[in-house]
Amino acid sequence: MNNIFIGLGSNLSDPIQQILMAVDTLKKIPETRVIKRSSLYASPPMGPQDQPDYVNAVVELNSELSAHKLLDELQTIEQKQGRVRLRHWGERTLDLDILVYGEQKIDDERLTVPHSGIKERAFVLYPLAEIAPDLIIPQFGNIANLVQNCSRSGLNKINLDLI
Ligand code: A4P
Ligand code: MG
Repeated sequence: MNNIFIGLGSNLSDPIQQILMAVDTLKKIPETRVIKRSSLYASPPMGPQDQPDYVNAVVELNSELSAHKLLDELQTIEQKQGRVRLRHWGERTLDLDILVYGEQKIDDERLTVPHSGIKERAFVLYPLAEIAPDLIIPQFGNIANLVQNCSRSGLNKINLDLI
């Protein structure tokens, strides 16, 4: 059984609902269980600034699937939620990234794990630290140190009770 963390992001077509729907769909992946979901966070866009703010979250999974099989499942969910590739770092209805896959280090044409952007991205580090405060990320180290070295850069927790 592998302990896995998935980053979710959306900034089109009702992003909060996109994220909540994606978490429900993650529960249906074979040989996989959703263990935890972080709060949802609003964050200004990284990359092109002429796009809406994002909603981001992180989910912990346990799965028997290989990383590549899991990526197939994630990409199917992205497609079902109407993902269209417009531009690099551009707007999207749903982005699902494998952030951490157990102790594994993967670097091939389809996958880089741990995800290469983790260290600079407040919208990944803060939700990850919320659900896994003791996590040690292969190659990058202790989550608490990573958070300390990354400013929140406009990241705000969303209170779902007010929506
Ligand atoms: N791929 C490689 N490693 C992985 C991995 N660990 N998990 C490959 C998932 N996929 C991985 O992905 C392109 C390819 O990456 C996939 O086919 C897979 O084989 P994509 O999501 O279609 O690519 P992209 O949008 O061109 O680029 P990239 O670098 O993946 O974008 P990111 O890193 O996903 O960033 N601002 C805020 N505030 N919040 C966000 O969530 N997201 C992005 C997109 C930009 N700005 C953002 C946010
Ligand atoms: Mg992606």
